[in-house]
Amino acid sequence: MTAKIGVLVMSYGTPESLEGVEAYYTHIRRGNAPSAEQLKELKDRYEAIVGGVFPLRENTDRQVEALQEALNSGHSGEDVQYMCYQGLKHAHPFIEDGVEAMARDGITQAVGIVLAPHYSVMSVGTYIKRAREKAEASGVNMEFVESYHLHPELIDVLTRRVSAKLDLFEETGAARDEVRVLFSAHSLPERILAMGDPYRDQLLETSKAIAEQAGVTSWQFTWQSAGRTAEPWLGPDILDTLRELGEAQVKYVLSAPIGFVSDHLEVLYDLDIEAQALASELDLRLMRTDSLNSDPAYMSVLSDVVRTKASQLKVSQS
Ligand code: FEC
Repeated sequence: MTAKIGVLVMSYGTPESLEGVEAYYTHIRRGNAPSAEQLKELKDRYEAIVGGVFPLRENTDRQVEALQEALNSGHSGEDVQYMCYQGLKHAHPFIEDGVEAMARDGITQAVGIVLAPHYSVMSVGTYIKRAREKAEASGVNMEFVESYHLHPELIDVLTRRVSAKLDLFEETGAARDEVRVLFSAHSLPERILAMGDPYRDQLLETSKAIAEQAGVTSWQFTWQSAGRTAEPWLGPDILDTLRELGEAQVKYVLSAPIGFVSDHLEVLYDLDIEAQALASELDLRLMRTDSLNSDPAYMSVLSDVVRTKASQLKVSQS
């Protein structure tokens, strides 16, 4: 008898087409439609990125598929079949659709995980809240992975990403200790700090662990991609940090966006286009670490934390 465990794999979501950008943006803005100017500006950013207009969709599809494969292979002694469902925050299939699909397939026990390693009540917390509410209404018992920012295999794979680019700097004439490593993540409104939110500390812990393992002494953490709202967001922003580094005569910079796991707009536009353009203006040489996407090492991190959570479920054999 094999027990079935559902895995709700949650990710940010991206539009399916340029026509879908308005509805997507309106969803992000909690039902408030963007102005024509804001909409045009976002569409222009999507059109500018390399690797397809909406690469996040394909990347998330691959991650979900690869995770299901990783979960169902190579663990003898476990009489469990894992079934992965996608649940997106701002696009179809929404988080609620994923839970509904599980319930329709007769799944009563499930684990939820977000494709983002660091917890904030304003990021992972909102995914979990929506999934939990739908699961309760649908009769699915769910446990959630909240964060995995110090998982040893995650630190290993991110350290390898940083070292690979430091090697490349070295091959092209820069000494490793001349390169400033800039770890970054999506900014959030400053008010999360007053709420005792763990987001910033978790990001600093990941950065420190990678720097130690990679033997990097010249590093700092900076924010990126802050929202365009009136309230203050966590800073400094990467663009200001680059300006400061330019003034301090730093010549080589490695960007390591550890808060993201996929190639998408915030990496391919905000870093590869916007930050890169500023770096050239400032005469800085800027490289970026490769995204994890569906790297088997990342799939191994996810499957390990999902299995650990699944062991807390009361799974009946069917
Ligand atoms: O490639 C793509 O299509 C999607 C790229 C994308 C990712 C992403 C991740 C995070 N966000 C987080 C927080 C916020 C908050 C607001 C906000 C706004 C946007 C907008 C776009 C967008 N985000 Fe995003 N985010 C991505 C894309 N994000 C587009 C709207 C235009 C703009 O501001 O640029 C502000 C909402 C508001 O107006 O109130 C807050 C966080 C993450 C990382 C964790 C996660 O993946 O969930 C946190 C990818």
